[in-house]
Formats: sequence, structure tokens, C-alpha cells
Amino acid sequence: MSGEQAQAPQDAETSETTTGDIETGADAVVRALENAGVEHLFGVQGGAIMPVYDALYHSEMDHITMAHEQGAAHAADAYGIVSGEPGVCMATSGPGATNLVTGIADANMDSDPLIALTGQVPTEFVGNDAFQETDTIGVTSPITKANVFANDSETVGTDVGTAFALAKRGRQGPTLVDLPKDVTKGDASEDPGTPETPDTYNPPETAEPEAVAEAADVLAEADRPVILAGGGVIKAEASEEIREFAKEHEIPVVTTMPGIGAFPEDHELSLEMAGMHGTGYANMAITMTDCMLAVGTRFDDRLTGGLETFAPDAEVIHVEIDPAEVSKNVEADYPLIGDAKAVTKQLATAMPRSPACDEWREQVQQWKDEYPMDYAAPEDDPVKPQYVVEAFDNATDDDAIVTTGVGQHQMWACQYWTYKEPRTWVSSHGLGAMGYGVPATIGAKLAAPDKDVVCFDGDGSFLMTCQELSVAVRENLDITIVVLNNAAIGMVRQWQDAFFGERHMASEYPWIPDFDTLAEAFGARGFRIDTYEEVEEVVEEALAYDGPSVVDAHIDPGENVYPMVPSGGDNGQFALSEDQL
Ligand SMILES: Cc1ncc(C[n+]2csc(CCOP(=O)(O)OP(=O)(O)O)c2C)c(N)n1
Repeated sequence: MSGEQAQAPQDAETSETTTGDIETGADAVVRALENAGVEHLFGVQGGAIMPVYDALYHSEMDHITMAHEQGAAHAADAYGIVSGEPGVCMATSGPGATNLVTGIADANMDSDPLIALTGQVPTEFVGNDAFQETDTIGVTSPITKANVFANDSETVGTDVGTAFALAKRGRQGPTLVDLPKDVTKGDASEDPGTPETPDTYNPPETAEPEAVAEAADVLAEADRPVILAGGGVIKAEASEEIREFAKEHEIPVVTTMPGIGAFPEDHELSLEMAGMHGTGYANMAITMTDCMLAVGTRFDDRLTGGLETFAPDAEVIHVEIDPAEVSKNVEADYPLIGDAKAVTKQLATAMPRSPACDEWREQVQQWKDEYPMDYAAPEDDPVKPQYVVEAFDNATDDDAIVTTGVGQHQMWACQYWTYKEPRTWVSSHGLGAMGYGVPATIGAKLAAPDKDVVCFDGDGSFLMTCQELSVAVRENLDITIVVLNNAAIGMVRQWQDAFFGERHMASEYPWIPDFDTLAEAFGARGFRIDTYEEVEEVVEEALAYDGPSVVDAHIDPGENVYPMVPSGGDNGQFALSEDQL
């Protein structure tokens, strides 16, 4: 809702600024965002950020007032994932800024484009333990790509523009500008212009041609090649290039969790996701391969398992924009430093021929037959979560967007939804932040208003940020939140069963609210599923409802996520049930 639509008191001390005039640092901040093409901002008001909000009063940009700053950061993060443009979140100093921290850390782990604008106490009070003073720069330094303390009203607009450009260019990530109140209130007149990164920031575009040629030769010689597509493929808009490359050379494709959507999972070359809860066939392929073309991945431990058993026989070609990631976890035999899209094109041109690997493709197909992703769903059992996920997948368009919280439900959403397009999978990967789901759904829907957006949440995750439902109702967002309710923080319970002698310490809820009733109290529609017979009708009605709906799906509380590679384990030794762990 823009300032003009909001019910601001007529006699409020509002800035007289109209689009066209820049009189204060805050006006320049707002102009920088407008110049960047920002359409939506997510935030919560407060003392130190008030000048910026006041300057927003006449802006055409749409500010979404969130219930909690964590919600603002996650909504902005999801907005960035779906749109490709940095999401913008705003908060006041002190608790406002610290409440953003989880969302900023999440964006940092997942290289999501995000810009955070935080109010700060006036410069002369910094260091005095002034009211709501927190060293936001200090707190966020380790979790931002760049952060800056604005110290001049005339240049603060440029600071914001630069932060926006840095969030987007090269390896994407979160940036932050801390805005002391005297700086935003102080005089300014200059239009900050179009956002630009500093001249000194020159992320690599193409890789060394000789290195590309060498890598292409190695790949063409491979007997058991595999492509590992990471989140960087999607961030670099390289999905099309990877698809063409894989199809042209008939190379099987595995994705990381953030890479989901980079390659259509219904294609015969797709092995879907690898790693801790990846498919058996993906994990066999990345273990037995003799040549891995890894694109845009930082080789997270949830993917690799134990490094000594990860792809032990493979020559690793690592296409990566951030040199710091190369050979950090997995030794790269052929590092290709550059943008995923540009380097994939280079590789496509350099390939002397396709690898001769008919036998390998047959082997991969055998693994698919041997370890299918299925589950037992006897009619008289409590409803299986996988069945609910599949029911929503079947009832939505191919380009529907899925968001999640963190836990078992997140893994079922990975495993049992067939992703076909990039930017349709929105989750908290590296940080694994419970509570991501509801606000991320809001951000995703605003970034893609014409698409179906379905959130799979856990009861524990939902309880962390369900207050953001108030925002979804106020903004009348047509979203569907499916709580896969097992009356437990199930992933923890699963680990207790497997590794802690079944001692369920602090993992089961003896009582939980009726989420459908709770939804109605917020003004959303609430639905409940207890039996298989109800699934189809509820799915249909929840999706048809034109506004936010919450489905409280009471699932089998004993259901666990498999396959599973135990932490630090060997991907080739995945367990299909607890007794194999
Ligand atoms: C903020 C936060 N706190 C704690 C955890 C640790 N954790 C990981 S999964 C999980 C269980 C999540 O429970 P729920 O959201 O109900 O999902 P389920 O596993 O039952 O599907 C917990 C507590 C976390 N990931 N994030």
C-alpha cells in the first residue's frame, strides 16, 4: 500500500517532497530505489527509519508493512529469488535491524539478491548506547556481501544505489545500508542516478579459453559424465544453456537443492536432487561419475556428505563466479571462473564431441528403476504427506511456485513435487531457517502475481511466522499455505529416533492450535484434512479460493524422510529406511 492510500493523519509532519524534488538524504534514498526500478518494499516502521518512510509517502513504490522484520527480510529474499531483482527490506535501528538478521544470513548463505535499509541513531549518538542503538554494521558484517554506514546526506542516495547494484551483480547476495537519522534528515539535492557498482568491482564474465578447451576435452572423453547444476545456474539465468548442453550431449543432470528447477525433473536425463535427502539415483550418479561438470555450486556439506567419499573417481570441472568457492570444499581439477551462463556457452562451443556414454545412461536408468521415489499410502493409514504434496502438484500449473519452511515437509516438497521451471522453488537452503515459509510466500506472490503460489510448511515452522498471515489478508494475496501437521518438529524427532535412542526431548507438541481456525481469525480461509477422502476436495477449494488459505493437513506423525545420507556420510551408502542407517 503506498503512502497515499494509507490513512496518514492529515496534520502529520510529512515531507512536502514530491517526485522530482530531492531535499533530504531520505529523498535521495527513495529516489535511488526508484531509479533502480524497485516496485515493492517490505518493512516495519520505527523511530530511526521514520525520515525514510516519510520520504516514501509520495512514492509510487508499494510498501508492504510486515508484522515482524524477520518476515520483511524473508519476503524480500523470496521476491529476489522469484523476480531476479534484489528484494528490499527496511527496519528501524536496534531491534528492527536485529530482527532482520536471520533473513540477511539466509540470503547470504543462498546468494540471494537482497538489500536491507536500516535506520540508525543520529551520528553524534553512535557509541553512547543511545535508545535502540545497535552496531548494525558490526552485527551484519559477516553475513553481508557489502555493508556501509552512510555518513553524508548528499551521498547517501548513491550508497543505496551502489548497494542495490552490488546485491545483483557478480555472485549475488545481501547488502545493507545503515542510515543514521541525521543523515536521512539532512539536506541533499543531487539525484543519485542509476545504480552502479564501483569501478573497481569487476566480477569475471568468461573463463580463460584455454581452460575451457581443456575442460571440454576432458568431458568429451568421459565414460560416466554428470552435470551438477547448482543455484548459481538459476541466479545467472543459465538454465536454458544448461538444458541445451545436457540434451545436446545426453549427459544426466543432478541438481543441488538451490538448483532445483534449473533442469526439468520430468526429462529423462534428470536425476533430480542429490545430497542428504536426494534421490538414490542422483546420489549413485554423483558417487560413480568419472567427470562432474559442477556449475554454480559451493559444494555444501548437505550435498557432499563426507568429502573423502564425494565423487571419489571424478575429474571435477567447477564453473563458478566466485573464485573463493573454488577448491574450498571439493578440489576442482578444472576451475572455470566466470558467469555460469557465459561459461556454459563457451563450453558448448568448445565441446569437440559428445561423450560416448550409452552404458552409463543405461546404468543410471537402472538406478532409477532400483531406487524409485515412492511411499506406502494405505487408505486406512493417516494421510501421508507425500500424497498431499503430489495432490497439489497435480492440481496446479507447471510454473506454480513452491515455498517452504524448514524440516521434513521441506524435503517432501523437494522430493514429491516435479519442478520444471527455474525460480519456482523458494526455500531456505544453507541457513535452514524455520519460519521462512509464510513471509516467503508473500514475497513470491508479489513477484509473480499471475502464478499459483503454494507453501508447504511444518507446524513448528508455521508457528514461528504465522502472524504474517495478517499481511497476506490485508494485501489480499491469492496464496495457499499447506501445513503438513505432524504435531512435532518432525525432522528433530526423526533424528532422535535414528541417533538419540528414540528419546523425544522437546520435539513433540502435546497441544497445538487448530491452524484452520487460526487462519480464519486472521481473516484467511481455513481448511482441514484428516483423511484421504478429503484431500481432493480440499485441494480444489483451497486453490480456488481467491485470497490466502491455510490447509491444516493432519499427516501421519510417524512418517520420515528417506532416502537419507547421514551427516558426513557417503552418498553412495544412502539409507532407504531407519534400519539401514
Ligand atoms: C529457526 C530454527 N530453529 C531450529 C531449527 C532446527 N530444526 C530443523 S528442522 C526442525 C523441525 C521443524 O519442524 P516443523 O516445522 O514442524 O517441520 P517438520 O520437520 O515437522 O516437517 C528444527 C527444529 C531450525 N532449522 N530453524
